[in-house]
Amino acid sequence: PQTIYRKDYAAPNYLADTVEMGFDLDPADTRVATRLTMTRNPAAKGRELVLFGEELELVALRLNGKTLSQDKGDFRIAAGVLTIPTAPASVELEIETLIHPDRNTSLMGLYVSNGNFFTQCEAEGFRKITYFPDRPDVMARFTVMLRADKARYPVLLSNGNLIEEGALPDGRHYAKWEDPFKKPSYLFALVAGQLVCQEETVRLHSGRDALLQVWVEEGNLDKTQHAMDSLKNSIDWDVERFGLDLDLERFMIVAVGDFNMGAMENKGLNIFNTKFVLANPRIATDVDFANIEAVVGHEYFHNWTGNRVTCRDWFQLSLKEGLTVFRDQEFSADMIGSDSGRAVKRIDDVRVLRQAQFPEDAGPMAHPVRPDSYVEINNFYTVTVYEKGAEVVRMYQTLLGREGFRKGMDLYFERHDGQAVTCDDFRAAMADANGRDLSQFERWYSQAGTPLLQAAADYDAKRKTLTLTLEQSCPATPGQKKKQPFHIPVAVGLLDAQGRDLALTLEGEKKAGATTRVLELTKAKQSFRFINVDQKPVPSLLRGFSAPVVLQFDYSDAELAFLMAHDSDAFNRWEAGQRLATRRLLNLTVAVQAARQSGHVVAVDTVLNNLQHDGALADALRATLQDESLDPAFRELVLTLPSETMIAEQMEVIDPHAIHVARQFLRRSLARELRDELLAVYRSHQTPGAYSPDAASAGRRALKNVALSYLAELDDEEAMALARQQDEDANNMTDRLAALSAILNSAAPGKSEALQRFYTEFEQEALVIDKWFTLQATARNADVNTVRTLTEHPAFTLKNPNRARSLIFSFCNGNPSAFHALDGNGYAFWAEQVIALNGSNPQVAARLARSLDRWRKYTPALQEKMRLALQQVAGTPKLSRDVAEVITKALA
Ligand code: BAL
Ligand code: ZN
Repeated sequence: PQTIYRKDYAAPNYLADTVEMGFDLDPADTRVATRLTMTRNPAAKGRELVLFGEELELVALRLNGKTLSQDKGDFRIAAGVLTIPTAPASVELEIETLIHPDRNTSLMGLYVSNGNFFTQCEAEGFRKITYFPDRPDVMARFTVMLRADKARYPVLLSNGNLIEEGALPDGRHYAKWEDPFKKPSYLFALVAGQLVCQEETVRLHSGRDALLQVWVEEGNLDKTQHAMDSLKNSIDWDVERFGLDLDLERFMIVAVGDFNMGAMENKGLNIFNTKFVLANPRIATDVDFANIEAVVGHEYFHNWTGNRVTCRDWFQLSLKEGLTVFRDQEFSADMIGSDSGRAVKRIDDVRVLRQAQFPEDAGPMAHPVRPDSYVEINNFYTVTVYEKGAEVVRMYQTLLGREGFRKGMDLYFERHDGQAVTCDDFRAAMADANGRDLSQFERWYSQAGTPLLQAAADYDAKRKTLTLTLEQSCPATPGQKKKQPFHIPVAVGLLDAQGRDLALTLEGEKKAGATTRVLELTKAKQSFRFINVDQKPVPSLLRGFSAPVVLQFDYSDAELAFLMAHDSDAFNRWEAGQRLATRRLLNLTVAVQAARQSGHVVAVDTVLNNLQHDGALADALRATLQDESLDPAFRELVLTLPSETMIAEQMEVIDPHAIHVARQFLRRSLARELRDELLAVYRSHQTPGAYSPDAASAGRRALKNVALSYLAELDDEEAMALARQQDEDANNMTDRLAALSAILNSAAPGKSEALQRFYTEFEQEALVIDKWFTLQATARNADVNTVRTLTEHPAFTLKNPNRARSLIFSFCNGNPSAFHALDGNGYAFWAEQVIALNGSNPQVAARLARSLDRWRKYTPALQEKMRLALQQVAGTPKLSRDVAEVITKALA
């Protein structure tokens, strides 16, 4: 397959003006008639008129009224590109295509889900509907006529405003939609079928009214209120924080059960995975409620950052995604409101970054936030483009301040509203609005890899100075051996012996400034001297995780415990605890390996029990558990040990089984040591009364349930009785799932009965059955056979992406010790599933293919088995471009 390079970008030869489309909707054969007006682009070098199309039957092609013939050489079609070699400066193109939505299992373009029609066009799905200049820098005004059988498809939706509807002969009807805004084809959408909606008219900041609708299948109207509330909050927030109002008369959200992504920001007609719309206490957890708020916000915020200002080309994807993730993160934080809530949200976001993006940045698919090349753009909807991209945007705010950032945003819209632009344009707006030189900052876009930041502190008691030396480096990544220094904002505080923040004065300054200072590291190595430091302080570095880097500083255990207890920066309080726990876990892992190697018959547990006991962690966790002044949500985060994946990333050679044994051992010994405190916290953090997903209540449940999960490690009757009681009494999915998980992961009897009861109760709720599969795939006693058996379950299907993710992905990515079984059966299973998905849904297949990204980091025995599985996939006939790219890069 061909590699596409950013350096080869060329402006389009023709620019579009208007698009009129007519759809005769039928699942087997849908006719699409398109009339497109275009004019030659004076800025372009080429003259050919280029359209893209995939899996289309071309019925007719007319240019300015004249039918074009391929046989006569009027146009040619090769490798998904239709080229008209000579065309006048101004053209009206009429294109008729025939497509087959019911055979479309890729879920890109127009497809059928549960009998209804949906589209997904980003990035390049529109070309599966008609031949078109399907690239984001070609924007046009769309008018869309939908025609379909009225009884079967009573609801007909597209972008913009409904301008006409009516009856047609033979029981058919039509609806005509007009989008007043120019848009690229990737933002096109249509929906048709049997759907119902919750709707509300709201008064916008501008004084205009807008109709808001949430469309779902019949029977789901009791699950739309939270999405509607989230949409209204999003509208208000964007006005308040960024002065951006809704520009449409109508804004629709539609939920669909078969969807590759989370949701899609089509202009005025957002299409959502049901997972990010449907919620009520019975079926959705606190995390689901929070995710729905975030995704509804995310898609809504795209209306400005993505739709009004879009990307010039797909290499610029982070221009809209990084920025919009940053915006949704800030929205969620502001919705919680409190400082501690903001910190909890920040910790959650950083956990995702470290768990998923850091490994990506260190693996074979590592790429810059703005990639230089791709084979299949769908493979670049990554945590790097999204989450690291959001960190890059956050760093502007850290460097420029909130006001400066807002000035940059204002200038960005002033300059670029209605345009398709680049990441450089965004950076220029930030720089120009603030009179700053941000040229070095460009490296965050162009260099892949997670920078390493090494810090050292030197206290001079005589001079009362503290010199902080910061040194940065960045590991090599594919295609990028040497890296230049980044522009890194390092937020720093210093704590005195009582744990109070010092007012900081840098050398050369006349008076003391704030207690947190943002140092700007721009060189490979730089020193910063603080003066008037009366006693040796403990540094609190990279506060709030001010840059997406790995920070190394030689803290003692005592200093970490001290920071855990006193740091005014909540992120770093949590971070200190994680460092302490990671240290302990790595030591235990090494001990497990040593015990195994010694070949002694003694159980590994005995060896670990005999290890010198390290009380610092348990003491610190006890203090946290008992500190009622701390937000329960924060305490839950502190109590949660770094995941097995996080520990794995810290090791030179990953030994998943040793990590698993070590982490389980630590959880059990902490549970033993903290049993009384855990029980007390469990009892005192019940949330009686009606369920509410607000952050405070969710935090109490989270803390209570993490206590339960520790207690369940003990397998004692009292703990299991609590779990069973909770399983019986729970009035919400959060508590229900936590109880079931505790039962499932304990040694207690009654697992299959509990699972069966749950299944029977929620059989009709697809999203809950997804949870039921996930619970089993990630259970401690699960192995590949468990999962294989579950693939035979009548409720399992690989065709539905949510279901595939709930079982297969959860096992391959979320149960490392079982997936990496020594016999290699996990990998064989993975290969089978990738190959099966490759045939039906390449995009989802390629996601699963990435589960072996880090194969070179494992023990030689596992590596060899992984290599064989990768080669098996590589040798599969008809491998999609999506999967081929991932596998080729993994094996390179
Ligand atoms: N644009 C694809 C889905 C999203 O990021 O909102
Ligand atoms: Zn997005």
